[in-house]
Amino acid sequence: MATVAFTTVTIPSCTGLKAGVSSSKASAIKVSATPVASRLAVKASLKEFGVGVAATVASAILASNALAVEIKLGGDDGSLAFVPANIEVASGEKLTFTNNAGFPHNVLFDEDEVPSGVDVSKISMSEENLLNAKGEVYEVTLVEKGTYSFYCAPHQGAGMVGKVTVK
Ligand SMILES: [Cu+2]
Repeated sequence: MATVAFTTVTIPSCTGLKAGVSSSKASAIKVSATPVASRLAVKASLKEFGVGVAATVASAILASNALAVEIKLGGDDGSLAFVPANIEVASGEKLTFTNNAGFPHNVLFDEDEVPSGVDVSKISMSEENLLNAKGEVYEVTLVEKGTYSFYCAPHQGAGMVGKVTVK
């Protein structure tokens, strides 16, 4: 009885010990794994946060660009041109034409090259109105989607023309 009891007690206790060791190892791994995992999770969330911040900054830059696109009237080299001459904007984005060099300039939209239904007199300067001093601005916001051609009346013949696509 006692022997049987000893044997039956020993084997399971051995197995129990092994099981206990391996389970304590397993639990030790689990214990150390948990903080690592949570640290990784924190790192990951920080990374995501960092990406989120970067994305926010990028969209803020885009948004500030979106608020006003500046076009120089006359290149820095004195060229009679809109700089840039080809612009792409979002609907409702403001265009700021800034008198830069080679003035006087103005900004007139071509009635034959604007989206249908757009009244060019509402988006153009008057033909007699000229920007005569550096830094003077003409601002216009286009809403209707499509392609608009514009020109400077005094310098149209010299090639001072431009195009804006509203998307
Ligand atoms: Cu001009």
